[in-house]
Amino acid sequence: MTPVDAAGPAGRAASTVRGRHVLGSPLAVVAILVGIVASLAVSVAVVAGVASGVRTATRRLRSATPVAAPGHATVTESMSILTANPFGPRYTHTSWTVRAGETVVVEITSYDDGAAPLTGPQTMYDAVLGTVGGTEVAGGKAISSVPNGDVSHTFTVVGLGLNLPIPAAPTGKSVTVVARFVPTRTGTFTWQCYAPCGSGSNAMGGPMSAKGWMEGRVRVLQ
Ligand SMILES: [Cu+2]
Repeated sequence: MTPVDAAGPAGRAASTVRGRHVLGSPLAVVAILVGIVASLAVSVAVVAGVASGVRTATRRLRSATPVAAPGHATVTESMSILTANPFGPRYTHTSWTVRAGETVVVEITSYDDGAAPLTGPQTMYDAVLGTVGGTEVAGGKAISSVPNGDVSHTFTVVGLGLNLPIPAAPTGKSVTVVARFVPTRTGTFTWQCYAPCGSGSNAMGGPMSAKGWMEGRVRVLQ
């Protein structure tokens, strides 16, 4: 009896242990499965979180582009030269503000198909000056000057050394001039058109003397 009794509790214990073990095995598997599912869920959440973070960062970058730090941004200033008024041509968007060190894309679309050749010392403004690469793209072609007889207007900022001659548009059409420049000085600079595109005997009346038609301001901030 004694050996049996002695073996009894031991056997029960063993059986219990085995039972626990047998019983514990599916629990362990379930626990492992739950663990795997949980860690997968965490991984998915982390990946989704990272992706969402990337998207947010990209959105921030895109929305920040127009006002990004100097030296890294590219901004576009679009102007038009309209002729749809009885008094002659005029520029739109005549005052703009940029930052020193950023690349400014100046895009000027002229609807003026009449030429106003430069005269006297202003004849030098038939050349493109102060742009990236020393050129402008006019009607899709990169050029470094406009034949003086074809000049219709200029966009000239003496204080920034920038000059864009605007050729006359094809009859009844428009021409777009695009150039890039990087302002390096801060301050408020006057730009003006040097082509005698106004009225009167010296062609300096009308649009040329109307404030804000053929002249304006470029503010360059730090
Ligand atoms: Cu003009």
